[in-house]
Amino acid sequence: MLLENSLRHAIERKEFELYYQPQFSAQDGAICGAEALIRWRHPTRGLVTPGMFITLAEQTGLIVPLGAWVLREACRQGKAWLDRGYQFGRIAVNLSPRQFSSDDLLATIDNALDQSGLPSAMLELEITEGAIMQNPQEAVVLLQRMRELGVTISVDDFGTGYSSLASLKQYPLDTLKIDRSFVKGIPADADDVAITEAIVAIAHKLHLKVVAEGVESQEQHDFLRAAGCDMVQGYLHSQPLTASEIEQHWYLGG
Ligand code: G
Ligand code: G
Ligand code: MN
Ligand code: NA
Repeated sequence: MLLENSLRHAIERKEFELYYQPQFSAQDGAICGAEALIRWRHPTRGLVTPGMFITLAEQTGLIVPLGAWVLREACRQGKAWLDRGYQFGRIAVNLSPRQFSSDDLLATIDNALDQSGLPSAMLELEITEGAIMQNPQEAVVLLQRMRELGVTISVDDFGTGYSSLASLKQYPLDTLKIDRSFVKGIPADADDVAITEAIVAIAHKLHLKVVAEGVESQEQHDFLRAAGCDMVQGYLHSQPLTASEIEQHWYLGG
């Protein structure tokens, strides 16, 4: 209850902040995107990670205004980087299942793009298989509408849900993000290796790109690169960083 009340006021009190975790081309190492990850700078609890409050925000519906703030802020930051000449590819924003089923999602995305001036092709929206499977038929239409706005769509935590690989082709998707639970076992676990190779193969057949998330070791990276993964994201390459840290990173890295 206490947390719920302070969550309710945290937006107006400007206590949220976005961190950004860069994504790199597995083949040549170039930066090709950054995933926005919310953090709550709580006045007494310190930095609160989303694991502590996203579920509560989902349950209370606060995720809808909070998610709208994330979209606005990520688009604003993306446009500011673009104007300063940073080549960062796309900004990826997570959408929770509740946001995905909210009536004003399209208007919220459209407004965030409009207000910021960020080109829509530079915004990527991450949804989970679960959000799609809540209402598979409506999801097709909604994803098509999102695509018409010009944004790209990735499926987060891929492989952990119940969507069959075959059902994927009816959705207008751009990217699959292999869940880090599979990446974790690479290259020692034969099942994780097989699952990863299967995801890459089917994704490429369907003309989708593949991101491996949670890449923590050079062995994982080398395997994923050889397996044909397009992009990598994880602690090996970079933790989620504040906007100013990531600027420093780009400045140093060229
Ligand atoms: O950043 P961290 O690894 O602690 O994130 C934990 C979880 O919170 C992840 O599942 C991530 O997708 C989710 N998350 C982070 N930022 C956002 C956000 O802005 N919106 C939503 N809906 N989920 C987020
Ligand atoms: O569910 P989603 O993929 O959006 O979750 C992203 C979360 O994963 C972020 O909270 C981020 O902090 C975390 N994360 C990013 N890279 C790594 C990694 O290499 N290892 C682990 N364990 N977590 C990571
Ligand atoms: Mn994500
Ligand atoms: Na994920």
